Amino acid sequence: MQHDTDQAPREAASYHPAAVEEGAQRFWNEQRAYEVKEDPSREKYYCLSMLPYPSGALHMGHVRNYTISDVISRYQRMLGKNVLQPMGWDAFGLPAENAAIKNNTAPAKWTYQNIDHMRTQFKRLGFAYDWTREFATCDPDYYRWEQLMFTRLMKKGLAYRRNAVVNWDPVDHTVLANEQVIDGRGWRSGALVEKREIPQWFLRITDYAQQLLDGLDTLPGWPDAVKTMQRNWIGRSEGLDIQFTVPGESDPLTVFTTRPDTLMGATFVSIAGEHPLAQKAAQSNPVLAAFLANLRQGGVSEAELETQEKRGMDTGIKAVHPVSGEDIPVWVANFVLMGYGTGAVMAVPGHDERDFEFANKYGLPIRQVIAVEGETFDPKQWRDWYSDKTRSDMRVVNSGDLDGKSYREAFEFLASKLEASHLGSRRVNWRLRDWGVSRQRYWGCPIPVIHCPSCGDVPVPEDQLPVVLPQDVAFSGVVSPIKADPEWRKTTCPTCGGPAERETDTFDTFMESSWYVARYTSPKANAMVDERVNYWMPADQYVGGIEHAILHLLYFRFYHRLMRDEGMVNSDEPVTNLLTQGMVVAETFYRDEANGGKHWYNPADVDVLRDDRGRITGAILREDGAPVHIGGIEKMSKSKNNGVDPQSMVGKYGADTVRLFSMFAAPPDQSLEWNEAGVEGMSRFLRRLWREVQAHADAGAAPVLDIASLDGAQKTMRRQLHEAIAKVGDDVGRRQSFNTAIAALMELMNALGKFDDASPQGRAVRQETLTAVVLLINPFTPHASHALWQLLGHAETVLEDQAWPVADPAAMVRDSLTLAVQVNGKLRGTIEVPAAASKEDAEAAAKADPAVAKQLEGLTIRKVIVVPGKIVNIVAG
Ligand code: ANZ
Ligand code: ZN
Repeated sequence: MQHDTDQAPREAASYHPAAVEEGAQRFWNEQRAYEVKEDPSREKYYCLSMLPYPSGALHMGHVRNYTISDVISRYQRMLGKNVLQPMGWDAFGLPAENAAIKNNTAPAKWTYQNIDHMRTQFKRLGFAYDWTREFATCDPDYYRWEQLMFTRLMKKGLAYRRNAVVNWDPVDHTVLANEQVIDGRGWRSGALVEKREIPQWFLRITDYAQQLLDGLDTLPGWPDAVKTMQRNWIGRSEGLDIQFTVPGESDPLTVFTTRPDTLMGATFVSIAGEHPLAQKAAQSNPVLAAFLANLRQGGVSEAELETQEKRGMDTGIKAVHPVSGEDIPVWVANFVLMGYGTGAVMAVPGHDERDFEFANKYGLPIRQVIAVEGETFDPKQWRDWYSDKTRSDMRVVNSGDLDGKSYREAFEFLASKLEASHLGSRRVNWRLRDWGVSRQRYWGCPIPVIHCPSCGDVPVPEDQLPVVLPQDVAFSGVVSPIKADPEWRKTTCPTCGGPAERETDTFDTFMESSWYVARYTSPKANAMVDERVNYWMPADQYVGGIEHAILHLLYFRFYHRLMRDEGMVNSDEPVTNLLTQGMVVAETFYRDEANGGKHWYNPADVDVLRDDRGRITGAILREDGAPVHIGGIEKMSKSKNNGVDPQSMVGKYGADTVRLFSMFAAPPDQSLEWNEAGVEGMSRFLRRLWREVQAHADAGAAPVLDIASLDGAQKTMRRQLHEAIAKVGDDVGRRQSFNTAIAALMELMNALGKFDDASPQGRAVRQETLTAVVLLINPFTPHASHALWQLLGHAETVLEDQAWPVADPAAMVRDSLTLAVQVNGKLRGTIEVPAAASKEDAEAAAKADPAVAKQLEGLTIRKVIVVPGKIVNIVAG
């Protein structure tokens, strides 16, 4: 039977994302396309995304994060590199436990079900992961190594136990995580939460403070904002410890100050409520004792300390100023922390804002000891210059020997003087605190310690690891099932063999996320990592949320150094380049409710109305056709019901469209506003690309390109192609500006749409262009590219093994240039001149241009300035 292709239904010609995506994914699976091995002969590239918490289903934030890394990974492999892109699950943590308590399911079961569902969703999106390296951090084969590491750190003194404050729920008789305390009350019992001190485990990150600070200078590929946040968190301060003698006390009262230049302005000393001197004074002073008890109860965070009302009380104690010999009072102040410096401060109300407020409140003397030109000091009115040590015109005044000195000069002078008389010493202080890793919750890695009544805290010996967390548990109330189970706790001491108890605290989940980057490199290793780690590490690119800028990224850098110092890795930093992606935001819609609350409607259920200029005029609920209010663009969240479900979007448009939109709608580090009109635009673009390729393929194989024979329009098309290749390569590679790369591909397709040339060489140019577009867009839309590649007549293959297109400089040479022509400063026309045209030729062409000639009628040309390649400027009158 004769088959007339032109009249046959053109089903095959249109784009069916679901089938295309399934076909590509099947091929990748069969080929094991993204499984990788170490290959020292090739340059490696390790691209890592922050591992997801298996909360139940992917949200758009995940889609964005993981699409960015997938685009980078596929691009890097097209450059010829050996690319590792792994995926796993940050599987321990509170939500699983809370869900278990509510729904009576074991956290393990809940977690593994979620993982299965989310893995399916990941696969549907077509991410090029090496799934053979997958793990969940709640798997004993994973956490056993961090238990082993912890026992080694204990032996080195880098892990230790001391008392620290926790949230205690007096009704449920358990410790609560901060997230389980809502408005000061237990999330289940509603009881007022108390602060309690209990023994907890810490890692000595403070020993690494200087290294963690210095290391930031070796990371040019990290955003400055993240490095600044880390520097501030580490908080290195250079200062002096200065001793004030207290008559009748054998020990001096030592204060830590970063401003010794203000020493002569110290009019009192402030100490923390927990300071031994305050405690001692309280023994004979019931009013002070009551004040201290009250201070303690407050239990506020450091951030709250900055803003809360300043309160204090005179202890009655006097301290002797080390230079003036004057007696000054010692006060307890609520803003002095026992855990920082020495827990005592020389108060300089003239130049420290907190002291200023305090002194004004309690009528304590204020003395000016710093001056700057042209400013007067008013002890009733705080001004920022009072505390500014960075101004070059600040000088010490009213301070004897120190007068006229700058901050630095005064610092050095006093440091030497006080050191010589043993009244002070230089000291570096850190804001960073040791990392508290104990959690009193169940769903975490058991801390591998045995408490023996005679031997103390004994690390679990290596051959008894892992200490496995029982998974088949039932909660009775909220208490951790391992704390509630005497059988689980009961054990024998590995040292003396006597009866002993297991530690029932579990690790902070930041522990697992501190070393997973290394574990991916050494799947199934019978150790934390093996030698493979040094082929892959440090990772070349890390992609994740800015919310992890401080804690996770600091712990992660710290833990990498712990592993280095155990001889496991040979690098100092885990990751060389960091990209922190922006949030995914969307419009919110609501109706007011009778009770004064708001009911929020999902954007998927609302139609937005626009005027003919595209401006939003209102919105209606599809279900009833009645209006809803527009509540403004916000981060996608459950509370505002403005989350868009990735799965439904993938079902409707296909994975490639969702991927393309999430990369096109915004630069990666900025907020991305989800709007379905934009998604439809991406879908149209892909359909159009598909149609172009299909139509081109339908016309049969294109002839071989013969560059020498191309005409002007063909050369122009080729020039646009190669300019696009250059731009897209630079945007995706160096600039990580994915949205502009996609825009350049769209422009190129527009140009190709206008390139109406069915001649043999016209078709050859079209073939070259479409082939390049399919490759350039492959990182974003790998499934469509996989199919289009074959439509263009190539064999089915893993497209990342094709070389990334390289721009041909010869194709980018312009034969002619467009120049603007101005007459007396006004643009009057544009002219095309050959690229090799002289200034005289350009001038002649400008004068000959009809529009310009008309302007020049009746005028005398006074002067002509030609800026080659840009403009011809004619002055006439
Ligand atoms: C006198 C002084 C005068 C100070 C002045 C500041 C300005 P950073 O830079 O964060 O290290 N301080 C010391 N220990 C403290 C504690 N335990 N609780 C609260 N404040 C404490 O801050 C160091 C400064 O913070 C120190 O320098 C001290 O006040 C205060 F014009 O000493 B300063
Ligand atoms: Zn023992």
